[in-house]
Amino acid sequence: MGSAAASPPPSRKPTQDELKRVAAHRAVEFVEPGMTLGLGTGSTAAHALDRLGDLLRAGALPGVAGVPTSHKTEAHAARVGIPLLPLGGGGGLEKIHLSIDGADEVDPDLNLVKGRGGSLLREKMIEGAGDRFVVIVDESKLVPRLGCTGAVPVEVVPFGARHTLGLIRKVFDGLTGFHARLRTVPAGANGEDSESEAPFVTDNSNYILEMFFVDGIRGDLPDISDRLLRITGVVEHGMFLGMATTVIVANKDGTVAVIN
Ligand code: ABF
Repeated sequence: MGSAAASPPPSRKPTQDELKRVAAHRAVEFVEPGMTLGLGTGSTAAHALDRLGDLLRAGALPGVAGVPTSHKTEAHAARVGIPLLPLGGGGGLEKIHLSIDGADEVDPDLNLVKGRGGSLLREKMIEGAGDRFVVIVDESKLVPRLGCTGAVPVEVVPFGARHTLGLIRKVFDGLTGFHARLRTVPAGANGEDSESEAPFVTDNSNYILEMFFVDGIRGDLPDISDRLLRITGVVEHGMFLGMATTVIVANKDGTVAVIN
């Protein structure tokens, strides 16, 4: 199970997608026969799904099954032949040995921003429930502070979402440059017959609020996490603090760092 097949020709710099694939293939080397896996969402995790599918079809990973973190991943895993465990009807998450997923940002303490793809709730449930959580990124995802490169998402119940947005703004009252908004999608993207933008709807039928910080979050992350989670209407946020057990970083110079 090497990652040689994933390497670009030595004559040119790897593309970002090639780096994602390198990190993903390296993570799949941790998978052993019989494991139950948390299957991540996003373009990096998609490479891991493809690799797992190849190995399963080759008979190299008997007994491996997965728990998908999104509907999209569920469809992808089914397509490449990864057996899936049913979680509907209250099925348990207690037997996950290893989860593999991408991230939007990784800070020096291996805290993460995740969920810009909209799947943060199931990702946090599944990846938090397993024995090991391997994060796969290209080096562009490494940041000095969370919130440096874009939105920190918060999943909220649709009822009163604008009110919840106001309560989130209050948590950061007076913080220079902070702003927050409801994530929307272009007209028709949810399949509805509308001419105006509509709220983005998660797999759990919730909305996403997006928080933006100038130069990232400088405060006490666990405290900020607690304050957000205490807001009635907030379901979960996209800061994954202390959850990653391993981060695999594919660098542009061709090296791969495995950080534990
Ligand atoms: C998921 O995919 C998310 O938590 C994160 O938002 C995103 C990373 O995207 P990509 O791998 O496409 O860069 O893991």
